[in-house]
Amino acid sequence: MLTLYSFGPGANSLKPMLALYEKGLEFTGRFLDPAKFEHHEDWFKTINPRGQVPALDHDGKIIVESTVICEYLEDVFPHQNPLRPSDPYLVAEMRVWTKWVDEYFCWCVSTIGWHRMVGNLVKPLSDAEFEEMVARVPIPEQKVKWRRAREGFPQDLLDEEMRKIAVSVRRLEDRLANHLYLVGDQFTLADICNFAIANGMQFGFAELVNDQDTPGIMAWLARINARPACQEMFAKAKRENVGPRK
Ligand SMILES: N[C@@H](CCC(=O)N[C@@H](CS)C(=O)NCC(=O)O)C(=O)O
Repeated sequence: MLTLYSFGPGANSLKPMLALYEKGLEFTGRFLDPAKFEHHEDWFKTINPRGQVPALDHDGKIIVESTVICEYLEDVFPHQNPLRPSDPYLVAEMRVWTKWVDEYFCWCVSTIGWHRMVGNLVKPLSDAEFEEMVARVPIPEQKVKWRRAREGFPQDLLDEEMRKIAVSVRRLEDRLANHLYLVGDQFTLADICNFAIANGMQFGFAELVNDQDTPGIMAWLARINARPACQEMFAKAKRENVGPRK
């Protein structure tokens, strides 16, 4: 049995979720509500001590780290719509792309997302409520991020993250301007993991991702959004209830 703990089909949570849909695997989706800081509750920290989503429960075995979960699904269910190339050289290329998402692309986009949206979750809290919340956050660096979301991120950090986002967009466009997918001619985990972060940038970062400047990225986003598995994922997620653990 497979259970995916997530915030729904966006960012890191989207990676294993789309892999599950692409592979046609039956799973239970357990949505945590970030606005209620459910991921910092003790019951969830027994599942992922880092207090972060996504996490996968496979027959009682817990797997964390979004890209690792995707690779795990590929190892355990290799025959259902393979999302990893068979050529080891292309696998190496795929992993360069997924490593780059995890180490670079995801972080700059995430900081701007926290600056624009996450702050709204914590600004209404009293100082005491906020401190209580931060005390439950297990990762020291995330405590810093929650404080910055409340107090405001330093402008030089925001500028630097925007610079990195522009570099990331250019890197994706350089590849996608004349290729359908990131690796070889096959849809792989490289596409899923980058799509998880890039989808939505055509709205939130429209000055960088648009038909004129990045036609390759725009076509790739549309191509992935049109995939039946992706459409099913977004349609089902809309019907799911976000709420406390049942
Ligand atoms: N490296 C981890 C990062 C997970 C992560 O940053 N999760 C975010 C949601 S996309 C989260 O749980 N944020 C809430 C928090 O850190 O308090 C992965 O790829 O799974």
